[in-house]
Amino acid sequence: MTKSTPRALDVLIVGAGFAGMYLLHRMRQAGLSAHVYEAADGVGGTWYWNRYPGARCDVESMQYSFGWDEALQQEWKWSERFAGQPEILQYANHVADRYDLRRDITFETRISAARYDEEAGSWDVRTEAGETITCRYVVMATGCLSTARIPDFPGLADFKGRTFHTGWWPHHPVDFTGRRVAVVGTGSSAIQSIPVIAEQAAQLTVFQRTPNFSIPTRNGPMDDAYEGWWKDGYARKRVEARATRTGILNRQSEQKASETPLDEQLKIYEARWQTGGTSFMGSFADIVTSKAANDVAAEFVRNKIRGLVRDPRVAELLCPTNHPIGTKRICVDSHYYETYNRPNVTLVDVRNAPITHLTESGLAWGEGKVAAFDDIVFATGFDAMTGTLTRVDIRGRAGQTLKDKWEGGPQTYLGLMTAGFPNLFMITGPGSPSVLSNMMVSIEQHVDWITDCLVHLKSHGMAGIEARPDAEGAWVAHVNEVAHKTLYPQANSWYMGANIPGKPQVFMPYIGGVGTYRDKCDEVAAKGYEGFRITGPTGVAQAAE
Ligand code: N01
Repeated sequence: MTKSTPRALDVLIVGAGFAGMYLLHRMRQAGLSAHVYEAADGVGGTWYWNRYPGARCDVESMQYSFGWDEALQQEWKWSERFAGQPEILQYANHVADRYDLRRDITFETRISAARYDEEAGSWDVRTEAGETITCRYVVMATGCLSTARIPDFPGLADFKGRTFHTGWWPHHPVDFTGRRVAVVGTGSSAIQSIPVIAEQAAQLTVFQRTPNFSIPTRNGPMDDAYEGWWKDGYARKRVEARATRTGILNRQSEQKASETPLDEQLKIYEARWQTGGTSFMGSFADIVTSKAANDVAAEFVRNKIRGLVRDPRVAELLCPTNHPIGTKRICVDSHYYETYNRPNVTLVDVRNAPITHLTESGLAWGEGKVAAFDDIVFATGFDAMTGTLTRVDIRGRAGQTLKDKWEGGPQTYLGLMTAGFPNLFMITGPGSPSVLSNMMVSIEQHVDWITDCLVHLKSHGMAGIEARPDAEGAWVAHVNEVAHKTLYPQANSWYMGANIPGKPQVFMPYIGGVGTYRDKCDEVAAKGYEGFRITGPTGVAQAAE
C-alpha cells in the first residue's frame, strides 16, 4: 500500500449513518482530529439506502432518535408514531446540518482496505479510488445490514425487465402502475413494501420461501399528548430506556407466560396486538426462552392470520410453522395479510419448489413453472453483521485478515474490538446487543464508550488498545451460552448467518440485554479497561494487563 496522501488523522470513521455522525460530533468535543468516509452521496446510512415503498422504522419515533442533546430532542417534531424512511432521512440531514458535520465527511468514497502498521502503531486506510490515509484509530460505523444481497440465480443478467433490491432502491420514484411485478422474499422489507406495491401494480406475485410473523404497526399521526408525555422529562426517560433489555421503554413485561393462566395470556396478547408494533414480543418475559410460552404466542398470531386472509389455503401458507415466533426478526406491517385478499395479488410457495433461474421475461421455479414479469423486486436481505466488515480488506497484526480470523464466525470482545487488530473499533458489532435492540440506544452507548476510552488513552499518554485473546474467548463463549438458553438458535435466521450460503452458523448479537451489557462495558472501563491491552506510543504494554 503506498501512501499517496500526507493526510494524517487521529480517528478515521467509516460510515456517515447515525453512528458515524454522532462519533464525529463526540470526537470534535474530545479534541481529536476525525474524519468520516462515506460511500453514499449523503448521510443517513441504512435510511439513505433503503428507500423502498413502505420503508418505516419498527421502533417508535420518540425513542428512535438521538437522546444526547436536550435541545435537539425537544425541538424536533415527528409527524407519525412510527416514522417513515423519508422523515428519518430528513432527521439525519437535520443532525448533519445542526452540528455542522458535513465539513468533516467525504462522500462518494468507499473504504476498500485498512492495514495495521505494527512499527508505527497506526493504520493505513485506502479508499477505492486509491487514496491512503494514515490514522491512529479506525472506527467501523458501517451498520449491521449494509451489504444487500441478491441470491446468485442463474440467468439474472438475462432478464430484460427492471430489477430492484429493497436495500438499493433508486432515488427517483418507481412507478409500478399497470405492471406485472414479482417480489422475492417475505422478510421485513417485503412485508412493508408488498401492500404499497400491490396498490399500484396490475399484478403482484409474491414468492415466499419462509412465512414470517408480522404484527400490525397501527401507525398514525403523532398524538400531541403522547409527544408531550415524552418530552416532559425526556432525559430521564432516555436514562430509563438505556437500562432496559431492548433499549425501548415500556416494552418489556417481566411477567412470565408460564406463570399466567391461558385466558389471561390471550387477553394480554390481544391488548398488545391492538396496541401494535414489536412490543407484542415484550408481552411476557419468557416468550423466547420457553417453547410452551412461545407456542401460545405463535398460535395467537396464526389465528389472527387465519382471520385476516379470506382464502383458507393462502392463510395456511402465510402461517409460519418452522420457527418459534421472534426467533427470526419479528416483522411489523400496515395491512400486509389483508393484501392477499386483493384480486391482483398471488402468493407462490417456493419452499419445496425453489426458484431455479431467471429467464429473459420472468422467473422459473419448481419443475418447469415459469411466469412473465415486467419488474422483479428482490427483498432478499443482507449479509448481516459481518458481511460489510469482512468485505473491506482489513489486515491486523502479522498481516492477518479479519476475514480469515472470522472464518468460523465473528470473534470480538464486547462487540467493540477483535484481538490482533489494535485500535480498530466496531460500532454495534457482533457480540453486542446491536440488532436485538433500539439501534439508536446501542449506537450512543458504543460511541460514548469509545470516546471515553480514547480520552482515557490520551490523558494517560497512551496510544494503543487491543482486545486480549483470553478476554475475547471468554466473551464469545458467554455470548454463545446466553444465546443457547433461548429459542433463537432454532431458526434459520440472518442472526445466525443462515441466509448466506457457506456462512458459519453462529448466533451473532448478544442477547443478554442492553442494560446488562452497558453495565458490563462500564465495569470493564472502570477497572482500567479490563481485558484490553493498553500500550504507549511505542507499542509497549503499560497497563491493564
Ligand atoms: O431481509 P430478510 P429484509 N428464494 O433476510 C427470502 C431490518 N429491517 O430486508 O427466510 C426465495 O429478513 C428469505 O427467505 P428465507 C430488520 O432487522 C427493518 O426483509 O431465507 N426467497 C426472506 O423471506 C430485518 O430483519 C425494518 O427462507 C429467498 C427474504 O428473502 C432486516 O432488516 C424494515 C431467497 C429476506 O428477508 C432484513 O430484512 C426492513 C431465495 N433464493 C428491514 N433468498 C424495520 O425497521 C432469500 N429469500 C421495520
